[in-house]
Order: sequence, then structure tokens, then C-alpha cells
Amino acid sequence: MRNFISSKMGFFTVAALFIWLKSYVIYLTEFNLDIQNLLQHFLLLINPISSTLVFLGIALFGRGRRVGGYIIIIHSIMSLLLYANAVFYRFNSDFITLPVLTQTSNFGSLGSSIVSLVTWTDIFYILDILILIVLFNWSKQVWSADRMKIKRPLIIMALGVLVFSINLGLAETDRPQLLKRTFDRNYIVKYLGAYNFAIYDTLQNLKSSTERVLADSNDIVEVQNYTDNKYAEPNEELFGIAKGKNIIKIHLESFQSFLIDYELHGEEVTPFINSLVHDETEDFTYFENFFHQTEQGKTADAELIMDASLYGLPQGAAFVTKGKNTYQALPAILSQEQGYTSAVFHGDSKSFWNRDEIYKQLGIDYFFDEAYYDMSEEQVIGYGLKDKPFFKESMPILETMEQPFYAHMMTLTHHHPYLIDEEDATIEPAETNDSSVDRYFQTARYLDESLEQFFNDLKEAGLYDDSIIMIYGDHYGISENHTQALSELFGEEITPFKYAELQRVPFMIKIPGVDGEGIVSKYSGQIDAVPTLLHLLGINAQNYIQFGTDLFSEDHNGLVAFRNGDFFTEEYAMVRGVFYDTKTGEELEPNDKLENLKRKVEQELGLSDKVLQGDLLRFYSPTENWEPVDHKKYFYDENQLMISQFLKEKWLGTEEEEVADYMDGFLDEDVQHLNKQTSNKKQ
Ligand code: GP9
Ligand code: MN
Repeated sequence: MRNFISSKMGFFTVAALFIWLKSYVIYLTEFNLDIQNLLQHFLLLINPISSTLVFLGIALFGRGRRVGGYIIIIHSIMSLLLYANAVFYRFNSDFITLPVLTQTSNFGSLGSSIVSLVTWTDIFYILDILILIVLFNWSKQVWSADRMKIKRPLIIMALGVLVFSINLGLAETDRPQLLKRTFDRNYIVKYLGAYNFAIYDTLQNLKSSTERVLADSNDIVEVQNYTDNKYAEPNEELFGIAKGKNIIKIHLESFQSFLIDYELHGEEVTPFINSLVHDETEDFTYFENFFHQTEQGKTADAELIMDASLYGLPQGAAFVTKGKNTYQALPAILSQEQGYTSAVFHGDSKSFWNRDEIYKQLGIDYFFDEAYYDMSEEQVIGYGLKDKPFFKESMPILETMEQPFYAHMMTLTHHHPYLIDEEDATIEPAETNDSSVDRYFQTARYLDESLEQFFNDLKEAGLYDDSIIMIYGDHYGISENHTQALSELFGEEITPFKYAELQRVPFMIKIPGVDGEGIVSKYSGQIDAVPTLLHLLGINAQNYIQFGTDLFSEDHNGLVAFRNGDFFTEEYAMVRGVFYDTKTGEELEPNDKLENLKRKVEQELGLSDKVLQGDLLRFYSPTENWEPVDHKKYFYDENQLMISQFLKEKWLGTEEEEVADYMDGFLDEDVQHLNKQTSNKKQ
């Protein structure tokens, strides 16, 4: 035994056993893989074997003692991959994908989140590596300096491939088409393991970049037929009723609908928002069965869905991976159809989620990022500017903006890990012992207060009455990893169905000149926002490729697709592939009707993906006069207001081609020149 362990093959075996054991322990303790039967558990146990044999097998090609070093390096890389996934999962309940990894520019701002997700017990995850290093130093003296026969590593790697085939075969008996359906990453990890998932994910991404190259103008026809068919005629009374009105769209970060009317320590958590929901102002209509439809892209997904009426991608954030695509999004439509000016206000760095690039493709005129705000220490917490100063300092810009405008106000303080300064906390935390969940209520209260302050300021500035005001929640704030705390809060077990029900986020809208309808129970989702707004302004949404339908239309489609393929309708739901009665939460046997709904959702998500992956809107012209958005016309420079004014003057009476030529050469010289001018002015 001792002899074996101190041999090269012995060392290899020990390393393989370690990584196998570690993977299994992490699967069981860190991930919530929803193991339903013995076969699944068996597959979970064996799935690390194939990749372990293949990857560690590579080390055996090395000469002499180097084998040990290679084994330790490969072992460490595999461990790191697993650990990074574990940490990522603790908040996101999801696995890292290649697009997420390439979004490294976001990691800086994520600092505080990551720190709160790491615990000291994680140190055990490197214990095996330390043991391997000691063992290597102890046994390497007796290792031969030769390369082992090439047959050995080859056999080991072939064995790995064989084990993989058996693994996949067994998995497919339990879950047919496992690799074809890309909806749920959890499945792939459960059946094939975290390492095979990483390989699968890499291949998927290579596939997606070739898709763009292969797409052609015929591909948009199928999509157009679909959205055309789905289109819901507007409600006649409301069509065009708010034409030319300013639109103020307010993003409530991480706000789930369950906060509404929730009482903690006998107090309402969000009294102001509650008052809007219960329509005490008689202004707002609140959609109580409105769901977020986001995935890994979180806020970025919400923004995309609510500005483009396309779904986010099953992996990563389309904001980043499809940041150069052609879009026909709300800001561009409003500008071209009715001369609106659009702006996003957000107290974070402009590159987060690749906003400073993709906003140009969406046609957003101005982007007021952290550079426009006072970011001194006492004004900042977590990701960026606190919501109260954010709204305060946005007011003067809003007041001077050219009208009609479409202004998107994006809050930030109510974001995981829900940090709050003592002086800002006006309600005691909850008492579940899960600290981020407990603070969730405090930052929600802070957000509620900041909104009230903003409403008062809007009224004072005369911007309240005559504007459309739309408020929405972007995505969940409490992930599936906190079901224990959630069940304490709700006094019931958080089943997968209940958790899906909790994915409701608020959506409410005030339309000038129209009385609020109070609480409406139609089923709907973020995808429906764009066509709803377009119709209120009197713009025909049918011309555009949009997957949602007008919320006020009689024909509104109440089939709400979740990004993982689950869905809700007023009557039925599907959660993790199981059908339910929406009202009672009872499980239902599959039948044709339910299978049909499921297929419909798959088709819709699939078509939306096609649009993004093939960059298909580049082949589509929504109206006769539509001008493709030209990113070169947008500057999110600190001097953007001045630059755009400068350009407008310059363009007056200029031929279009000349402008285009001019724009091509514009950036460097002229911006530098303008910069100089403004800094002279400041002095
Ligand atoms: C970052 C903020 C948060 O600027 O919008 O994004 P999220 O982490 O919620 O996706
Ligand atoms: Mn968010």
C-alpha cells in the first residue's frame, strides 16, 4: 500500500480520489440540485469521474517528477473552478458560464458581494491540495525520471471517455435530450457534473458566435410571423392617450412583490409604495400578477426585456455578449416616431453590464452615470450612490432635459448584500438569522422613502401630473439559497412552486388624464412593457419585432414565460417541469393542453434567442423611414450635453452622408477639442 501511494500512479489515484470526493461534497453542500431519485443520486456520485480521469490523465504524459507538479496544477485548477462556482452559486443559485466570466469588468463592483459570500470554513476546500503537496515532496524521491509508457495515460483518458458515455447514456434515460435543451444549467451539473458543464458551456458559446455568421435575412421571417400573430390590438380608449407625454420609468432594484403590504414588527415595510398600490392617489394601476423574466443577466436582462421586448439569453447577459447587436428598442422608437429625448440615470460606473456600449445600440441619448453625481464617501454604499442623493441630484438634470423625454431612473441601494448605514435604517431588521435577508427589509424601507422624496420633488418641479410614471421591480432579491429564512418569514415551507410564485415583481403605471384602475390581476411579465407604452403613445407596436403584448389590450396574452422554460398563466403553471394549478398550487398530470403551453413557451424563447444570436434585427426594417441606430452618434462623455448640442447645431442643414462621414472622424480630435473648451469654461 505504502509503495503504491508513493508511486506515480498511486499519487495520481490519491489526487483523483480527492477531487472526486471534493466534488461530491460540494455538490451536496453548496448546490441545490433537486435530486429526485436514486439514479440521479448515483449519477451525481459518479459524474466527476470522467472529467477527473481525462484532465488528470493529461499530467501523466509528463516526464519524470514533473508528473507530480502537473497533477497538482490540474487538481488546483479543477478545485478553483468548483470553488468559484460554489461562491457564485451562494448568491445566484446558478453556475458560472463563459459569458459571465468574460464580464470581469463587473467583478470590481461586486467586491462587497463576494466578500459576504465567502466563509472561513471554505479553507477546507484547499486542504486536499496541501496534502498532495506534502505527499509529492515525500514520495518524489522514489519516482523514476523517465516518462511512463504512453499507453497508460491513453488508457486512462479513454476510460474517462467511456465513463462519460455511460454517464450520458444513463442520464438520457432519465432526462431525454439533456444536451439539446439549454434551459436549465442545474440539470447539466446534476447529471454530468460541474466540469463537464464547463466544457459543454464553452462549446455552446462557440456555437453561438458561429450562429451570427451563419444567419441570413430569411431567418427573421419566421420570427416576424410569430410576433405578428401574437400581436394584441390596443384598447381603443387608451391608444394614443398619452402621446407626447414625458415618461419617467423607475427601476426598483431587487424588489419582490411580497414586500408590498408586508408587515414587520407590526409596521408596514414600504408604506409609500403600498399607498400607490392601493391607489390612494387614484393615479396608479398596479398589476399584481406581474413576473420578472430575468436570468443570469439580472438587472441587464430586466433592462433589455423592458426596452426591447426580447428575452435575455439563457446564459450570461445579452447586454454584454450581444452588446454590438442591432436593436430597435424603445428609446430609438420614441426618438424616431415622436422626437423624444431619452436618458438613463444610474449612480454606478458606466461600464457595469457594458451599459456604455449597449445603450448606444438601444439609442439612449444620455447616460448619467456616477460621473454626474457627488460620490463622496457618505453618499455611497454597496454598489454605488445611495438612492436618496441619487434622486435628489437627478432632479436638476431632469428639469432641464429637452421634452418630451423618456427618463429611466435606476435605483441601487436595495441590492444584495443589502448594506445600510445606521442613520438610514428606519426599521429594525428581520430576525431570521440570515443577515442579508434580515437587512433586505431595511434597504426596501430606504428605497420606499427615497421614492416618496422623488415624488414630492417631481410634484414641486411640475413634472408629476403630466408624466407617465412607470415603476417596476427588476428581479428577485432573495435567492433560492435562502429558502430557510423565507419559510420563517412566511410561516410555510418554500416549495419550488411557492418559490416560483415569489418571482412576482411590482409593475405599476400612472397615465396622465386616466384614472388608476387600482389592482389588476391579469398575468403578465416584463416582456409586455414596451408594447403597452407604445400603444399609450399612439405608436403601432405591430410594426416592431416584440414578444410581449399590451397589458391594457383585451387580447393581452397572459402566458408568462420564465427564462428557464417554466411558465405561469392565470390557470396553470409549470415549475421545474412539473405542472400545477395556479390557484391551488396542486400538482397536475400532464395533458395535451399543458404540453401545448410548454411548447409555446419553448418556441417563444427559442425565437427570441434566434433574434439575439443571429443578430437578426440587422435584417429588419420596422417602418418605411426607419433609420438603423448608429452608435457613433452617442457620447456618454462627461461633456455629453454639450457635445450633442454642438452636433445638433453642426448638423442643421447638412446632408446626411456628410454627417456620417464627419461622425467617422469625429471622436478623437473633436472630443479633445471640446474637452478643452469645457475645462476652460469651468475655470
Ligand atoms: C449595477 C446594478 C446592479 O449597476 O444595476 O446590477 P445587478 O447585480 O442587480 O444585476
Ligand atoms: Mn438588479
